[in-house]
Amino acid sequence: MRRRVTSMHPSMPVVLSIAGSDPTAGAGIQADLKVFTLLNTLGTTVVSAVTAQNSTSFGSIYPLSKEQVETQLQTVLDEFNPLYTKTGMLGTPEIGELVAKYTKNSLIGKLIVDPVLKSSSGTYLLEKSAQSGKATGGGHIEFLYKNLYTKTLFPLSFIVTPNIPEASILAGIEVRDVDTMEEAARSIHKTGARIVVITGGHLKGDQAIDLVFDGRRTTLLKDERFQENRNFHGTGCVFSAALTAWLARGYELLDALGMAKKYVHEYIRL
Ligand code: PXL
Repeated sequence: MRRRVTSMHPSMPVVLSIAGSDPTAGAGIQADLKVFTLLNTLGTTVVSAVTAQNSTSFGSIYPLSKEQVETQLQTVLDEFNPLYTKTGMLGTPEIGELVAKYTKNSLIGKLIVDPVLKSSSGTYLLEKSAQSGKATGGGHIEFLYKNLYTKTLFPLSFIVTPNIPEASILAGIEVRDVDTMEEAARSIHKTGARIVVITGGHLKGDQAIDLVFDGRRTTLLKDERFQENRNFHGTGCVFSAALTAWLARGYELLDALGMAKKYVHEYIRL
C-alpha cells in the first residue's frame, strides 16, 4: 500500500477540517483552510454542508448526505494522514456519527471539536436530516445538538472549544462569569473530552477570558477584548483552526492556545 502523506515537509504537517462552506470565506471551511495555510500547515477539507451567507445575512443551508461526506473523507484519507482533525459545522447528527466512527478507528488523528450551534447572525447550523434547505432550528435542534456532542463526539475528543452560549447548553447551566465557566467546564469534561476550552468572548468586561480545564488544573487565558468595528463572523473558526495548526506544528497546549487567541486579533487585521 502507498504510504499516506503526513507532511510535505517536517514543518508542514497535514491537518483536516470537516466543516460547512461559507461562500464569503469569513467562517467555515474556507476560513479554516486560509488559517491552516497562513500558519504553514497542509490543510485538507471535507465539506459537511453548503451554506449561502455573507457577514450580514444568512440564506440557506444544505447539509450533504452521510454518503457524500464519507466519500470525500475516504478520498482524502487514501492520500493523506492528518495528525489533527478539527470539526466545525457538521450539518446533521449523522455526519457527527461518521466523524466519531473515523476517530474511533484512529483514521483522522486527534480530534479538536468546535461545537458550533449557531452562526453569528443566529441561524442554527445543525439540521435534523440532510433533506432541508431552509434553516429550521428550535428547541428540538438544541436537544439533538447536546446529545450529539456530549454523548457521541466529546468522549472521543482531545480538545473541545465551546463558547459561552454553547457551554451553557452543553452543561445545562447558565454560564455568566468565570465561576460558572469553571462549573460548565467540569461538567463538560465529565463527558470524556480530554481538554475543555471555554472561550469567553461573549462575557461582558474589558478582557476576553478563556478558561481551560484538563481534568486537574484550571487555567485562565486573558487578553484584551476584541473591538468589533467591522462585521466579523467566524472568529470561533479562526481560533480553533489556529489552535489545530499550532498543535500540529508541535507546540504545547497552553502555548498553542495563547498563540491561537492572539492570532484571531492578527487575522482580523489582515
Ligand atoms: O462561526 C461558526 C460557523 C461555522 N461554520 C460555518 C458558519 C459559521 C458561522 O457563520 O457559517 C459554515
